[in-house]
Amino acid sequence: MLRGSLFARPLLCRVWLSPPLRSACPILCLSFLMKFYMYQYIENSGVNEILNINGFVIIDLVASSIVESLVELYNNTQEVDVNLFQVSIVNKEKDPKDKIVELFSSTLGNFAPGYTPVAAGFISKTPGPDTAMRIHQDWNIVDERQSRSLAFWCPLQHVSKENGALFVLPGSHAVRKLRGSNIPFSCRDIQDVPFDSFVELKMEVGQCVIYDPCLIHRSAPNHSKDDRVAAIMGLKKKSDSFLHYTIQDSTPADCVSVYEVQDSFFDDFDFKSNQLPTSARLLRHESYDVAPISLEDLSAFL
Ligand SMILES: O=C(O)CCC(=O)C(=O)O
Repeated sequence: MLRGSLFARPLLCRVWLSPPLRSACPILCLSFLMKFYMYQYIENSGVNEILNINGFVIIDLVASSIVESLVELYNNTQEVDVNLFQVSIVNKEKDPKDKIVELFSSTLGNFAPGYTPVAAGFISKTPGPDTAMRIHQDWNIVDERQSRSLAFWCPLQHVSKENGALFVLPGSHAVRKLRGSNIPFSCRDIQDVPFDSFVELKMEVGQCVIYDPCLIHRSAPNHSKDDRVAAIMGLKKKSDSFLHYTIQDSTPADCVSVYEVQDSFFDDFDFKSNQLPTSARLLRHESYDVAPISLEDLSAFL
């Protein structure tokens, strides 16, 4: 749950920001407000604070034996074409999801015991100029009015801008738009923002980045001579329903349809036709802000 109900905030802000208090203890006041507004992603308060402020955190989390097993799994299951940006979760024949989840289970259990993976796969880039990932936010998988999910990205080799590192706009997870299949792309008007406005996530083997899926991010093309591979997972709190936001033929104008979906959703969903699995259950139609993210929305983060 978001800490502090909307109802309680104005009163507390008035008390805490009254002039005598503000001049007496501005730092105390600020830190109180931060804690009050902070979302509880995970228990570790230091990491949680970084996630709240930046929308991402890089952690030394993954044992070298796990990275070695992931490399072996990747070599045994994935075939990558030249100059291709490939996401294994759309390759249903050789889906490594279960094995990736198994390999990360104790790491995840220690770091974020309240979470469960709903998607897992490899993202690989062979060397080539056309392997950049455009500026985007990841899909909603929970109701972000009440909760948050997390994305987990673990490179299997050192990454930097030469071989296709992630680049992020710290704090941009505050620009919350609804994201999902067939929903107009939230980042369509900000594709010209240059790489140097983003922060490069240089990472070593054994590190992973954990981020709020609403964080605006992209990745560089792979200019090295080797493949760049990362293992990824989408995580939701065990207590949250797994949701998919979409626009279908039956969705009313200026609304999105919200479906409750099964754990196997990303295995069953047809990404090309936008056809939902029959098990998806319509919960509601929700009106949404159709305006894409603008440069003005990003002014605080550039
Ligand atoms: O692996 C990459 O290059 C990009 C990954 C990404 O942007 C994502 O998983 O949303």
